[in-house]
Amino acid sequence: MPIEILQTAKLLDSCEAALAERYTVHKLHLQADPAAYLAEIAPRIRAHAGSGVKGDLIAKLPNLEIIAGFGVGVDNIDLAAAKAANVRVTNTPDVLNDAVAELTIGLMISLARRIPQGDRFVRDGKWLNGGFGLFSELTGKTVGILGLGRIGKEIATRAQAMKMRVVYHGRNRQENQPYVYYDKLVDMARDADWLVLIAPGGKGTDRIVSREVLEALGPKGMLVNIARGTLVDEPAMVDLLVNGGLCGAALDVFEKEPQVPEALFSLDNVVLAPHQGSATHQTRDAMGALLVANLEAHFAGEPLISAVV
Ligand code: 8YV
Repeated sequence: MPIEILQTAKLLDSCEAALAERYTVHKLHLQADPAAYLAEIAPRIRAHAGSGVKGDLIAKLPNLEIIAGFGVGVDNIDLAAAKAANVRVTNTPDVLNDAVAELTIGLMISLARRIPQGDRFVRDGKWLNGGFGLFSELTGKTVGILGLGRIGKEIATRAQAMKMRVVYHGRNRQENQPYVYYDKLVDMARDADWLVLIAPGGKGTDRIVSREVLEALGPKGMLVNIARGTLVDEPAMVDLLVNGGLCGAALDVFEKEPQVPEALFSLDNVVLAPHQGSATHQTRDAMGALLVANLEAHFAGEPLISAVV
């Protein structure tokens, strides 16, 4: 009997090909009448491939055994519902650490030196009328990292290569880390030149970067969000960027992607990216391979490679 699995959104081509080789894949998002289709196949579905799984979908799949997420973040999978229904959940950690850390440093340099703005300046022919201006650099600055996890540590290593001083905040001090720990985010924000967000999304971190934290970072402070838009009080952030309460921001993630607050579009002290932290061929292929490997391990009765639940 072939193993039947469910997909509810498009996945990477290489990942879809690997799934199709191994399983009977039902693609709900391609059906004319998804509800009717689901009602018919639901009892046969043993796995869901991909993230974005709500509790009501889990409730409709009586024989679901595993949700194999695509991405390290699991904030868009209802973990409580999965646990209650005895459904395992996996994610794709580690394989994306380098790509996300690279983009973080890239965004920081882009913001400090206004690289995208400089590119536009040249293309628009404005250089012919005078120089572009002077901006800031990373060297010698303090970067406060919110979330010194697997990706946070890769960012820290690279920030040191930029001759920055690294400090961090998280739920706990990590004994074996060489960086100064702040037990209050607002204190770290006050002392840092740069605040880099790389903590998980979800209820525990919702708007953890409040107006108070942003004001502590202050008019000379730079914010970098490479984690989740939900971490930040976005309206407060926009307000402070517009009014000079923050020096600048480099943002790869937003509260309601792909919607981006329009007020940011006209600001020169902002660098924007379309949630592309892990978006390289190398990394996305590795994420897809890990998703498939987790499913294979599960159906072979072996320990999961990266289990969340
Ligand atoms: C996305 C990410 O998963 O891993 C994460 O948590 O945010 C990204 O890698 C990716 O955009 C998948 O669509």
